[in-house]
Formats: sequence, C-alpha cells, structure tokens
Amino acid sequence: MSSASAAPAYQGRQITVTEHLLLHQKQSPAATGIFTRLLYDLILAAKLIARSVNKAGLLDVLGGTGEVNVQGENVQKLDEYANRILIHRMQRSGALCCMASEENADIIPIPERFSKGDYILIFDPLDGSSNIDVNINVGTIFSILRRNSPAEQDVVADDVLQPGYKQVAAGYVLYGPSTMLVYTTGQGVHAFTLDPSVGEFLLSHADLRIPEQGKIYSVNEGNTSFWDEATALTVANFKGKANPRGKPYTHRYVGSLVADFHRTLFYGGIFMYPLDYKNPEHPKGKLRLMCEAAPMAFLAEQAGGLATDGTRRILDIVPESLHVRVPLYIGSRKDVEHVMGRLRQ
Ligand code: AHM
Ligand code: MG
Repeated sequence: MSSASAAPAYQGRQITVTEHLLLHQKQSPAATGIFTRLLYDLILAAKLIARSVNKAGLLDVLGGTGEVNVQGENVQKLDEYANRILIHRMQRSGALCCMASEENADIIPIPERFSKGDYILIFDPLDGSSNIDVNINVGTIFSILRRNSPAEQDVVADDVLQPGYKQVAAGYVLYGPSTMLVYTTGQGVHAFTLDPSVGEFLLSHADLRIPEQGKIYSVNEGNTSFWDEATALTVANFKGKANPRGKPYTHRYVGSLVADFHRTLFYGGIFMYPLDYKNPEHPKGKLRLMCEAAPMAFLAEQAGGLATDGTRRILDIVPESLHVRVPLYIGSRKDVEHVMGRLRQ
C-alpha cells in the first residue's frame, strides 16, 4: 500500500482543498492568489461535472447530440457537457491566457470581454468516456502551464507546446464510488474526497507515495498482435518469474486512464499503453502527451514513481503538436525501470 500521512498542521481537523491551497500558497512565494483562484474555479467546474456524472443513468445526458430534451435543448453527451462546463467557467477565471481541450482541435482563446492572466489550462474533460454508459469510473485530467511570451502579446504555439517538466500544477478528478481530486503543484501529491453532504473536497491523503514496486500490471492485452516483439515480450514478462517481483503479477485493466492510474498510484505496479502498429505505416501510442501522459507523469514523479515512453522521460518530451500521442509506461519506480531496461535491449 502507498504511504500517505497527514502533515502535522492538518492533524485533528478536516482540511478543505481551498484551505490546503492557501496553506501551500503561503509556503511557496512563487504561488500567487491568481493561481489559487484558478484552481478554485477548476474545482468548482469539477463539482458541477461530478453532479451530472453521478446522475448519469437518470438524466438524459447519455444521448448523442441531435436529441432534444424537455427544455427543448440539444442533449449533450456527457463528455461534451463536461467540456462546455470547463470552458464556460475557466474562461471567466481571469487567470488564463488560453486553454486547450482533448475535445477541441485548436487552442481555445479567452474572449476579449474577460480579463486574462498568464496561465494555460490543458484538460481532458471526461477521460474514459466510453465507460460512462455502463457506470464505470471516468475522470477529468488537467495540466497547468505558464506562458513564456510577454502578457501583452498574443499567445503563440510555443507558449502551449511546453514539455511536461514546465507544468506548474497537474491532477485529475476521479468520478468513482466517491469523487476524488488528486493534484500536485510540485510539492508532493495530495488527494481529497468530495463530501457530498457539505459539497467540499476534504483532504483524505496527504503526501501520497507510490510504492517502489508493485504487484499489478495494467495494459490492454487485446492489442498484443499490434505490438513489436520487444513490447510483447516485455508485457509477457510480468506473467513470469524473471521480473522485479520474482513471480507473476496480477493483471487489472479498467480502460479509463484516471481509474487505472489512480489504482497504480495507491497500490503500485505499472500501467502501460505501448506503441502499436494498428496502422503499420504510422505506429503510435494512444494517449495524448499534453492532456493525459504529461499530467499523470508529473503526479507519478511527485509521488516517487516514474513515467517513460519506453526510452524518454515523459516530462522531457517537447510536444510537436497539441494532440500528439505517446506510448506510456507509468507507475512504481522499479517496475518502470524494469520495462525501460527490457525495451532498450
Ligand atoms: P479517451 O480520452 O477518448 O476516453 O481515450 C483515452 C482512454 C484512456 O482513458 C484509457 O487508458 C484508454 O483510452 C483505453 O484505451 P483502450 O480502449 O484502447 O484500451
Ligand atoms: Mg482521454
């Protein structure tokens, strides 16, 4: 199990995520009130999404676009709804100069009528949304960068296409049996659980540490025939004895990155989405660097784990484009190192 302990300042009282942010703001002179406001707005958007996700089977939100609800409005798929909520709320935060979403092809500008800040928010509004119709966990992933160019200039591609190590914050909200927020600002990884009776995320796990080595491997093995030999042998290795554990690992796979990563963070082990040759001329990973792999890599490293595309540290990869995809191996340090060692052979 991961080690997570309450910091002395929190002992004996229930800390909301807002209080936690303010406490960290005091500890870090680099943090500003604007940044705290940005996270506060993001948390509010997440609560609104959680409210709808929790009623997914009851509301008409599962239909595709084109349907009309009783108010005469178009019924939105839940991922489109989550995207709309995030854009609507966050463009009013006053902290952002632009956004980028998994659901939008291009950078999302902040309309002229709203005030702007230096931060850039990149998000996957509802990751794993193919699971929503069967009431399986989904999540919202976010990554926050700060622009490089001067505030008075228009945002340029280089402001957004920054490597993951430049993130100032990252995290996710897991809509599971309870709703959890897990985030880092580079000062450890902290998890909060939404108490629906008070509508607040309360600190449930301070300073999460991913176990050095786990006993679970997580991958879509249905893709085996699309992998190269080295990848297939590396994954198969977790079923044998010549691995860090010295005996077969257990296999778990939800198919929602947030859920699979969350389990990996708490229990240890490794999550993999390797390069595949489904399109033999263009082999690629599935997961997006900027809104999926990089934020999870920041969390993994802050918790003492590792994240690689097989050869490169995920946080060092400079994105060529907004929606560039990468292979991903992420989790316990020893398990990820084992994979890197094998793939390099
Ligand atoms: P999505 O962003 O379109 O939901 O796709 C990303 C999801 C991840 O949550 C998950 O790890 C992966 O796709 C599962 O893919 P597969 O169904 O190919 O195993
Ligand atoms: Mg996704």
